[in-house]
Amino acid sequence: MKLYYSPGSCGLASQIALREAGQKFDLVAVDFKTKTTVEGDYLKVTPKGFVPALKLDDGDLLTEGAVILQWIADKNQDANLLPAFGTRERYTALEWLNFVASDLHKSMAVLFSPFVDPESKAKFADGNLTSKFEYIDEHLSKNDYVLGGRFSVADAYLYNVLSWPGRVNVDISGYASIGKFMARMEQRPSVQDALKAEGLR
Ligand SMILES: N[C@@H](CCC(=O)N[C@@H](CS)C(=O)NCC(=O)O)C(=O)O
Repeated sequence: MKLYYSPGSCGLASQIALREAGQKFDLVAVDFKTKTTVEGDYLKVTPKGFVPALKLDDGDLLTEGAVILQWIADKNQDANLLPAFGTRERYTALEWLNFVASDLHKSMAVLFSPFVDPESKAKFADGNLTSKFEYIDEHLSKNDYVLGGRFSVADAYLYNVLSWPGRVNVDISGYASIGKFMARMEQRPSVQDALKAEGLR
């Protein structure tokens, strides 16, 4: 199995999940500017040109981070990375995965865009992101993890995206519960090993 990634980008969550599941995998770095890897043209791997992408041992390719996370959880049920099929808790986890993917991740992506000027980025962060950080901080003030007391792949994705604000000059240090969540996540060997593998520690 091969995980296509770029250091610090949204493939980190998939890597954390693979490590939590005890899966063996290789990492292949993608250069966003040239859309190449050591193997050659990344657009031949996926015409979307995005990471993460997970190449399975049979050659099949999975894309879309939130879906890759569900696949890892479902294929490694002993690792308990998502609640059981059909339970209400499962849908709470999926709500969070969708919220992180469609609202948080894609809003944060605006701040990395070369097509948006710095002033608009600052306004956007204030107007769009503040309420999301408040919502997450309030939730984490009552829950150690997204689902309460237990870790799930939703935490991996939330941690991944919440590690970005400092890189785009958005200060989230005032959100104490987010800060505690980030520190709690960084106690996990899967997170430490994933950060190390991406050259981030
Ligand atoms: N819909 C995709 C989006 C993934 C995505 O936005 N990936 C970014 C990195 S976080 C990317 O590959 N960007 C490539 C580029 O900007 O050239 C998903 O949820 O997995």
